[in-house]
Amino acid sequence: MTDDTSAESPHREMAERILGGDIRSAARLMRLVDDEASAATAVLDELFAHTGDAYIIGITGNPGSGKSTLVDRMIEALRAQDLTVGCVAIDPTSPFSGGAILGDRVRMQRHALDEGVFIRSVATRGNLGGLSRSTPAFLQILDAMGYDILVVETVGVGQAEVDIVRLADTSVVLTVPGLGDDIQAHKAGLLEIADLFVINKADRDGAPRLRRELRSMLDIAAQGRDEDDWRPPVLETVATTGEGVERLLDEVRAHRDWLVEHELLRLNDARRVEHYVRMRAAGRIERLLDAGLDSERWDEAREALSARSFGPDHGVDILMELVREALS
Ligand SMILES: Nc1nc2c(ncn2[C@@H]2O[C@H](COP(=O)(O)OP(=O)(O)OP(=O)(O)O)[C@@H](O)[C@H]2O)c(=O)[nH]1
Ligand SMILES: [Mg+2]
Repeated sequence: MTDDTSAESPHREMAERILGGDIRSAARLMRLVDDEASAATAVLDELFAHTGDAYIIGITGNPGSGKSTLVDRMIEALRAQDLTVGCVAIDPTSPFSGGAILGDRVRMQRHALDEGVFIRSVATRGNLGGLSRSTPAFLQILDAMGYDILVVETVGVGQAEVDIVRLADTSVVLTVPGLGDDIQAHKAGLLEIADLFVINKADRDGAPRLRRELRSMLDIAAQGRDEDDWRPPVLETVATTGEGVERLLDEVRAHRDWLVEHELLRLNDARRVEHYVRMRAAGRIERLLDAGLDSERWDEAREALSARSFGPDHGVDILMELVREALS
């Protein structure tokens, strides 16, 4: 038994099983990612060469706007086209009001026995930093498993979540009628990231008005842009009945065709990979900083700082010096 292979093979074995579509191994790796276990990165690196093929759809919108219900319908329609679907549903609600996760499970339960569907809910307990770390890894795992379409569901509130949606190939922004004026600013911010607007709960009053509002905001935003630019369509759905879902998927396909035509699909992938590397680099730097703060030299610096013997910027210099030493 040589040390080298025995150290590597558990990672490789796990990777092989995941590449073979083993759902239990994938779920185990996701737990390792959640725990930020170092074993996870070794397996993820094994998987990396097998990623880059899935098409990623991001869905964002206010809490309760019907994202999960819509995703469930999308899964149903995609499966009817013989496409396999991996889904990551991010739920940033606190553990005290954790009904939504259960809701997701119940809603999407009917796909649980379908081998062509993998659904993973992520409870973040408000920890969006953690969320932005694990979601790209989850997407890579599902991508390596060979799912054709990946769907990320996230409440459009924080920057970390917006980033995730921005990293999708097609970003869908959900709105619903009757939320009042306070969402105007919110909508303006979402204009930037939306490739498709969906007015869900179109069975409610106010859908035509919201549609007109969004259209005019989009028209203003489109002024001065290229003829050739993608113009986000505004669609209406009733997720509870599935109305409008086929049309939504048609528009996702149209957007995909546009990306292909403009050679942007590769660029999206390159940006995702870069984002992923940056995130891992940030993790590594944080660990270096923590190690620096855990040193004897820093014990002295901490005392000196607390006595106001020098300023915080000099403290930074010392910490950087410790990081440099650790790197050399
Ligand atoms: N009337 C109507 N109700 C809907 C529609 N779509 C979803 N709902 C209902 O809206 C509620 C919230 O739906 P979810 O799919 O859980 O919404 P969500 O955006 O995933 O919610 P969070 O993940 O908690 O932010 C549920 O009771 C759905 O049945 C729709 O098109 N019309
Ligand atoms: Mg949901």
